[in-house]
Amino acid sequence: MGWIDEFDRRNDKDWFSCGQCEIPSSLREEEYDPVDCTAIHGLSSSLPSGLYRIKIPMLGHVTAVCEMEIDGGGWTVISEVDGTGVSTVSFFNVAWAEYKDGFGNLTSEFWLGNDKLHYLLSQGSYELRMDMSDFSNQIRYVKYSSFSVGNETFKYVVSISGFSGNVGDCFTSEQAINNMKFTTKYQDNDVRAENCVVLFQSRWWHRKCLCANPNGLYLAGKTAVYAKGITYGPWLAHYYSLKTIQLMVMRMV
Ligand SMILES: [Ca+2]
Repeated sequence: MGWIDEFDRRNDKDWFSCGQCEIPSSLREEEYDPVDCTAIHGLSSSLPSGLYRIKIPMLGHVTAVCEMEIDGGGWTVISEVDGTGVSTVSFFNVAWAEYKDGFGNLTSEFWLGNDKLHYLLSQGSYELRMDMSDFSNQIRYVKYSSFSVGNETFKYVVSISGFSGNVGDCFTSEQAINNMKFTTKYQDNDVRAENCVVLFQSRWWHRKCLCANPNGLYLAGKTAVYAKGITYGPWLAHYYSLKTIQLMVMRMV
């Protein structure tokens, strides 16, 4: 059982972190089960970002981080690195089983989990957005109009297309990850002879190997280490490890 499941259990009776805001009556009714943050945002566009309970196929109730401000709001956050959990959350020395179940702390840094991601995305047509910042607090984002992830039998194969954003594309151009399976240290599913995870320390959908390293080491800015940090090639290249990175999904249909 991952940390996120533990978090769910502890917060089962108090899952709605609304603070002082007005809770829509439909969300107070226990029988109502929003399928994602897009559904919650649809109830009231004034709901704040925070933790909400959603219900996804096969897995049941899951606590989700909802981003309700960026790009219109209604985003379900699937991964967050902001530097606050560096001492306790490791994205790199983590095995297939942890990536499957999810790990980390929803209020600081986490990976939602590949099973949750698969079943969440199976509910409709989703887009993906990735936001990044550096230590000068510059920000960039990329967005993909279509994003889905297969189940564990298919090694969480990713389908991604439809790039837009204010920095160059990594995931559908150079080293395109479309149709790639998830790779960890002992599950080498990339198409390079070596394992990209061993070479670049990042459990991810690798081709051979990378243009971006969202799950890389937290090396905090300029580094002499090539492409092992949280790098994004088309922006600050591979000797700069970003300050924050966040991936989130929104249901379109
Ligand atoms: Ca390989």
